Amino acid sequence: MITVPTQHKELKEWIKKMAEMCSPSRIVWINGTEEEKTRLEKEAISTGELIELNQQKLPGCFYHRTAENDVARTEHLTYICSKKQENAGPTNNWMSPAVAYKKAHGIFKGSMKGRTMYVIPFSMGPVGSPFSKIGVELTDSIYVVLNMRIMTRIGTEVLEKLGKIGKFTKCLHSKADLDINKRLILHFPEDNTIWSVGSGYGGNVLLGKKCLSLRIASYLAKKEGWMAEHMLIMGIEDPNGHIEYISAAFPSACGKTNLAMLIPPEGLKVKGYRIWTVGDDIAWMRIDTDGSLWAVNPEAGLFGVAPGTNTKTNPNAMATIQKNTIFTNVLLTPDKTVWWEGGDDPIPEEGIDWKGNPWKPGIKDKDGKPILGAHPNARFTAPAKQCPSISNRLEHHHGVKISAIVFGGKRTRLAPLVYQSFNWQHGVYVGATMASERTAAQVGKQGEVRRDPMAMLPFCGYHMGEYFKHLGKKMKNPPKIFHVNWFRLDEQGKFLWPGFGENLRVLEWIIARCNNKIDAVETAIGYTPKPEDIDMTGLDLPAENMKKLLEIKRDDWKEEIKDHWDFFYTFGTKLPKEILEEYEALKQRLS
Ligand code: OXD
Ligand code: MN
Repeated sequence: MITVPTQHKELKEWIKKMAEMCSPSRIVWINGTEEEKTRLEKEAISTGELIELNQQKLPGCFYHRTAENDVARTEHLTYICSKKQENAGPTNNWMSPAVAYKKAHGIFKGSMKGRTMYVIPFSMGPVGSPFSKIGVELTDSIYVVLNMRIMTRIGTEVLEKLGKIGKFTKCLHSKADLDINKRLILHFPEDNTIWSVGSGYGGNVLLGKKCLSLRIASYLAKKEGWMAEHMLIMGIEDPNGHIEYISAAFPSACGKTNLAMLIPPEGLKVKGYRIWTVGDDIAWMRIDTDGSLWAVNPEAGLFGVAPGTNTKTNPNAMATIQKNTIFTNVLLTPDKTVWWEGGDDPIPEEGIDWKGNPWKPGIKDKDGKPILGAHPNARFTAPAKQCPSISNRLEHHHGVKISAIVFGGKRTRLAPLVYQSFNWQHGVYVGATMASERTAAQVGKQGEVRRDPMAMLPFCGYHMGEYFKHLGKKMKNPPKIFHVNWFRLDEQGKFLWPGFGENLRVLEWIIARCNNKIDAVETAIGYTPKPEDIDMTGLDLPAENMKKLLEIKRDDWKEEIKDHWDFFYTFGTKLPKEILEEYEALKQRLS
């Protein structure tokens, strides 16, 4: 007899039904204690699901490998299952709820035979905050339990908060046979339900993250009058101790985590700036009684990309992951530490690669291509509170007041280093036309522009046309909206801007604009800085670079807006008229 630690009737009935379908041999309720954590770690080590890392060098750290075909979010197997297809919109895959439940039922049926079903009550946002949401994830993976423990707040405290009748998102996950042909990531916004089967990769299975906090939350946010955004949140403390908070949306792999944890560059250090990290991936925002936009980070951990992370690109992330971290798909060294391409440590003489094969530097596959030690999407999962720059506002239920929203993308020619939108409505247009170019690291045609409005393309749980309308809502004291581009190239293909910590120089301009402290140049696309208003102390950058970085080439922009038009065309009649107005106004300004 297991004791059921809740009197929530709906919850108990749902678990019973799901257990009947999945047939686990036992059900274990997760309480969130240290004792439970140690027990699960031991069990996962005994089955090989986790490898214990060198506890002298990496205390509390573990290693995990996913299946070879299960290393990233599978967008083509991710569906929004709203009753009406038009409510999923043209940018989502859609399946009718009836078909989706039936199809997935066939895969979930008996999938947990001989396995344990863990019940994880979790809270996105501090437990008990009026802005938090509760979910319950059922999973047959200890890896998921231990990751959810880092990424969210879990256990008895959450269950108590849920009480007998509290609302919760029903999250069901089974690894099943990790077969890509039987993998589905299904969202049922109208049922507040997520079903994920056939995967063990974080983005597909840590259901509090992308699935709940973005896809389901964006739907709830529209219904309830708030916003769920794919944005970092950071505070910039000036020398007087005043902190200004900004949020920023970039497409995946454009450096959100790095910006959120920025270290002021040498030249600006004398000014005494300090950066505070509130979140690196997700922001839940609402208009408060003061007419301003306030944001909380619903997560409690960081699920970051390891390759390329080092003490130059992100010293704070490196400090964060020295303990209590789960590493996934990196290279395992002989002394049970971890290594990845673009990290700090010299290449080890040998190791076991992310696929579990013996690895040596320089080894090639049968086609002569170098074999990587770590998968390019290898990850670390670490408690956010271990980050040296973490803000104490992470635990504050009210969150932080946002002064600026920053959009960005990788544009090698088009977008200037920074510009400010004319107003909120124009800013929504700037976000809606966000895009990134493919780089050599991605499959596909190089230079091809991919639209990713507000970096939400894979994460909006409903029709994106409706989403633009929702964001268009007016508020009394809206944040100012900006666009940045750290990736502009010169004629030789070299980056014009050094990026990383130096980006603070651009943030400084953004904050000065928010406080109406400086003028700007009015251009066809928005306000750009006067070159002398970007503080270049200690940065040795040729003057002509700044000119090139801020240049707006009308012909390129005229080409660009043709693409805006083609993109917007796909939204049909759901495209808000305000977006069309902004398109026409931009076209006019460019002519
Ligand atoms: C992420 C992503 O993992 O956006 O955060 O892909
Ligand atoms: Mn993300």
